[in-house]
Amino acid sequence: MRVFIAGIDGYLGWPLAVYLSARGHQVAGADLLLRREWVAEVGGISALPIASREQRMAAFKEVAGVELDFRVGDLTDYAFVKRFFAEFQPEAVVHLGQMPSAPYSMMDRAHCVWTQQNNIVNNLNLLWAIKEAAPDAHLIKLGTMGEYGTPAIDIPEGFFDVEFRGRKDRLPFPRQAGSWYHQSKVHDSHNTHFASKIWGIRATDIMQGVVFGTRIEAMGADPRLGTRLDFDQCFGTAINRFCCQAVIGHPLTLYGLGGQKRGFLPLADSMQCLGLAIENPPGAGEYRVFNQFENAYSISELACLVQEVAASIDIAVEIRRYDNPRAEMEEHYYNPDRQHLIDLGYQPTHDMRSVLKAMLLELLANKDRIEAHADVLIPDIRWGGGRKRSEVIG
Ligand code: USQ
Repeated sequence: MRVFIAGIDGYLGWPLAVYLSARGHQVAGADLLLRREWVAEVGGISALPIASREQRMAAFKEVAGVELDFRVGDLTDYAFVKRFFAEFQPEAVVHLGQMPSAPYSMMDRAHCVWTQQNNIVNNLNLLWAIKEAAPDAHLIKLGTMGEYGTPAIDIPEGFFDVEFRGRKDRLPFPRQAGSWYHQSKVHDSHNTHFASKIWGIRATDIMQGVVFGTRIEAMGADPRLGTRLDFDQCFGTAINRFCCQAVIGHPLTLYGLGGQKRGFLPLADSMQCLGLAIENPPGAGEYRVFNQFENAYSISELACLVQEVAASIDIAVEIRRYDNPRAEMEEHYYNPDRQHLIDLGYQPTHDMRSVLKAMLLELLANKDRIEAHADVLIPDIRWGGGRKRSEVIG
């Protein structure tokens, strides 16, 4: 299948190119290489060294034996996107090309507005380019479990049955996001659903949990095929940050009580799920929603898990509570469904402990890079506005 990856240079985009190519798909993609700039802007660096675009393309040719059509371009530039689609004629379009950080979007007005403009406009451009240049293509759009927020009831996969004043309907489940970034994803979901309805676009909206890990089998031993791993307060997620903190002897930074719950998924299984969605497209005009995660944990359970796995390789880890820079519930109910991918044949291949262990060992070999940028480990971006470094509270 011809698969276009928007955001092919990113944490997920690059491994997906490697994964799909190994499965025999023809891959092309675009990226403005902004992730590299954002991470530098907030003082961070990828904990694992990553290859340049040119090195990645050369490795792809040597390993997969094919020229990868990886263009540097802006997805908010419609002429660029439409031209690419007209030439490549994608059968599937995977949209991973967005600004993915909640704290980055909460920094100030400029970052909030830029995030929403970039994410909403580029998603609209992909929808229009499918309509005008590749109408049969299937859009696999990366949404997030965070779109649902934390309601006190179970979370279905996108839609639920409602009875109100004696009448019944099947309606989109409410979205109550917790950051300007997550809000941008809510708007994208609504726009994608609408485009599917009016133009007959086939779409899969993936509500993905937090992905962790660094390796997939198809990367083999070639370091140029590896992906990035961030640990700064914006682009490092709690789980990846905890692993980086563990290997340099920095206490794990638990915000507040750590009672927030999330669904987690190893990188290799995220690739498997995206592959299943691509290889099993919905019918024309169908908009379907997949909740994509494996295990749900609270952040404090997660910190204990990292501590336990680190102890198994003789790394002693301390957990500390910091005042929470975010506005979020200390504790909440969390019970999302995750049946659609299982129905398509999804089977977890990696258990969390073994992935954490492999990640810790890989990071240990790169601890100098983390130590040199340890300043970015303490958060200072406040949901209420302004900057103030969090302090230890327990
Ligand atoms: N947290 C800590 N300590 C840290 C970092 C975070 O306790 O050092 C807490 C946060 O307060 C929050 C939770 O951990 O309650 C998760 O934060 P996170 O930064 O790991 O993840 P989040 O902001 O939810 O966003 C991440 C990705 C985003 C994706 C989302 C999936 O950055 O792109 O959409 O995970 S989900 O969380 O399911 O919405």
